[in-house]
Amino acid sequence: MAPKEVYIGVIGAGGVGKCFLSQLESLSKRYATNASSPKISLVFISRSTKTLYSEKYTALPFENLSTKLANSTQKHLSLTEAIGFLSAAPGKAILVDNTSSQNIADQYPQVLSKGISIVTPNKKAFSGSYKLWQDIFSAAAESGAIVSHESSVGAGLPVISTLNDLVNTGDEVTKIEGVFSGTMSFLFNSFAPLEGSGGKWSAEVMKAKELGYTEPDPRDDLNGLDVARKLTILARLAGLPIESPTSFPVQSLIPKELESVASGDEFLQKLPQFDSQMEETKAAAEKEGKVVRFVGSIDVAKKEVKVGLEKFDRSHPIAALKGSDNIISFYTKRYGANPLIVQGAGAGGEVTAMGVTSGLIHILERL
Ligand code: NHO
Repeated sequence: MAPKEVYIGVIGAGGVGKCFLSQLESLSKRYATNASSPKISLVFISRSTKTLYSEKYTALPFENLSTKLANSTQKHLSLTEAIGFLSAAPGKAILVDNTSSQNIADQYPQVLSKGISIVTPNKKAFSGSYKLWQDIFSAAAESGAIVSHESSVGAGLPVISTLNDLVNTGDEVTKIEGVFSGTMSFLFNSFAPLEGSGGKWSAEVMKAKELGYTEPDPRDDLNGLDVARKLTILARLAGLPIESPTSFPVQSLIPKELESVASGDEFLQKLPQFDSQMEETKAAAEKEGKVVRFVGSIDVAKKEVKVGLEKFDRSHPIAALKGSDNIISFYTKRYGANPLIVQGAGAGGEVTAMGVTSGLIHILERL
C-alpha cells in the first residue's frame, strides 16, 4: 500500500521558521526511507509579503527554498486564500504557523473547522481572549483536526505535554512555578549571580540585547507580558479559565519614566539613570542571604496567577539556574513535596523549532 500523503503549509520563515524548515527537510528524508511513514509534502510557504506554493500539490523541493521564496513571483495569498488552498489538498493538511501574528492566530478556528491541523510556537492564540481559546478547541473537536503548541511555553522543553499528561492521567496539579523567560533568566543570572557581584542592570540589559537574547525593543521582554502569556496558557491547561494575560498581577521592570520613550535605543540610553532601583532590590535580597529572580507562579487551588520579582534562598533550584535556561516546577498530589521539574534551554531558534517539529510528528502519528 502506498504511504499516506500529508500536505504541509508553512507561514513564517524567520528565526524559528528557518530552523523548522531544515528540521522538516531531515524528517521528510527520514520518512522517505521508511515505507510505514507518511509521505510529507511541503506545498505552501509564505512570509509577510511573499508566497511560494505548488499549484498541483507536488512537493516543493527544499533546495534554496529561502531564495526561491524571496524571489517568488506568485501571487501573495491572504490567509483565507491559503486556507482555501490547503483545504483543497488531495489529503490531510497541516498548517505550521511560525509567526507571532495575532491576525493569523485569530483565524485558527476557521483553519481547524476546515479539518486542517495546526502546529505552532505562536503564543497569541492560546494566551489571547478566553473565547478564542474555547473556539479553537471546540473547532478542533468538531472537525477532528489536531492543535499542537508545545513550544509556546519553554521552547522545545516538554512543558505542555508534561502538564497535559499530569492532568489527563488524573493527577491533581496544585501549583506551577518557575522561570519562563530565557531573556529574564539570562538577565538575573548575570545581574545577581550566586558567585561574584554581577554587573549593573542597564549593562546586563545591553549585553543581552547584543547577544540577541532580547526582542529588538528590550521593553517587550522587560514588561513581563511574554511571561504572562506563558502563564495564561499553562493556567488554562491546568483548568483555570484565565480571561487574558492582563487579568492578573504582572510586574513590569520598565521604569515608569521610560514607558513612553519613543524607541528601544532611547530606552537603553536612558536606562542607566535607573540602575539604583534594581540595585536596591538586589541588596534587599542579599541582606536576607537570598537572590532575586523574575518568576511566574500559578496557585491552582487559590486560582491565583502572578508574574514578577521574588527572592529565593541561594540553595533553591531557581537561584542556581544558568545562562538563559528555563525551569518549570509542577507541584502535584502524586509528586508530593518534591515537584516534577523540567529544566533547560528555553529560547532560541533550533530548540523552539524542535518543539514545532515534535508537534508535527505527534500530529502525523495521529492523523
Ligand atoms: P521572526 O524571526 O520575527 O519571524 C517571524 C516570521 O513570520 C517572519 O518570516 C515574518 O515575515 C513572518 N510573518 C509575520 N507575520 C506574517 C504574516 N501575517 N504572514 C506571513 N508571514 C508573516 O520570529 P521568530 O523568532 O522566528 O518567532 C516565531 C514564533 O515563535 C513567534 O510566535 C515567537 O513568539 C515564537 N517563539 C519563539 C521563541 C524563540 O526563542 N525565538 C520562543 C517561543 C516561541 O521559547 C522561546 C521564547 O519564549 C523566547 C522568549 N523571548 C524568551 O523566553 O526570552
